[in-house]
Amino acid sequence: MPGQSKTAAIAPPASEIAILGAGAVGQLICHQLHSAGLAVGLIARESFASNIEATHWQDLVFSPLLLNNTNTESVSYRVPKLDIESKSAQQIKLLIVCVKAYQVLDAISPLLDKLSPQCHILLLHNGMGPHLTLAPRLNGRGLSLGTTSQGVLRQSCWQVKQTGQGLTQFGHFTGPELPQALRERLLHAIPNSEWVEAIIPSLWQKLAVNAAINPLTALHQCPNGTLAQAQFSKTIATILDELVEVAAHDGVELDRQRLEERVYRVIELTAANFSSMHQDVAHHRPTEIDQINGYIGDRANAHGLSAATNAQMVQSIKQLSAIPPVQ
Ligand code: KPL
Repeated sequence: MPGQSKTAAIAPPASEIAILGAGAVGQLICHQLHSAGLAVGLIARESFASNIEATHWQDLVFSPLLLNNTNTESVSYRVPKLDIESKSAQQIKLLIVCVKAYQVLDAISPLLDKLSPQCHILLLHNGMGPHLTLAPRLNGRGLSLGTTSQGVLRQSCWQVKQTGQGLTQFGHFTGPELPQALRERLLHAIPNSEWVEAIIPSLWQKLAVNAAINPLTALHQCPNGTLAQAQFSKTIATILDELVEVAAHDGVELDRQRLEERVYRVIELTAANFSSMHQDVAHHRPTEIDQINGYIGDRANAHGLSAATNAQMVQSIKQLSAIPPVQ
């Protein structure tokens, strides 16, 4: 809360829920859980550094969404920064992984033998794929998956601004299920969230949105709204045709028409926004292309299908990412 005094020297209480990855989504979820009164802590990159002096707490600033001109004052609050080497790591019952899709395995692997065998893992990222590699490495721990359409912008290192409301869905994937009480606390804390029976179809639907919007906005260096122009409709349609066919071979039946409507609804609702892949390419950061269009290509290969337009997206984004920045 604003005006709280510094308490860096005092060790924080044990956290029941930990968030791995303090990017925009990680900070947003952290804010939502913390303001619902849950014992949440952050595992940020610096937690691994040997010098963790005075880093027991982190001040986060959150700017809520502007709704009907209601009060939108930023709130500042303090959450524990978790030391994964300490005994308190054993108390974590739920680890919510909010790093980028391509970071998931490297980020979780060093933590696994520090967490209790009962700690449940929840992945929340764009794209698909890491769950398949991670599941057999969890030594019997439960794994759930999630997807969120909440809009959030990182304004500075520890400051995020919510830019859009949106549905958040979670569901069980493998191993023991997330205990009911914890599940209820999570759903209560995150606005417009639900637990679904089958999470994989929800992930495919979000994958479709990202597969259609992200690479095209990065390649054409445009905001999402530009994709409403007729020149993009054929490529978007082919990306979706391929995805629907591959998903069907993976046992997931998607409604092609509704999927396309959803893509164009997101294009309209986020018209002024720059997609995450556009921003990653613009800032010369790695992209999630392998876990978005690349995942469609991988699953197509596994079924002996062709997903040529998605493969083309992967190739074009990789070529674009390989261009060195102008000095
Ligand atoms: O999730 C997104 C992203 O940018 O990664 C969309 C939905 C495309 C919004 O920009």
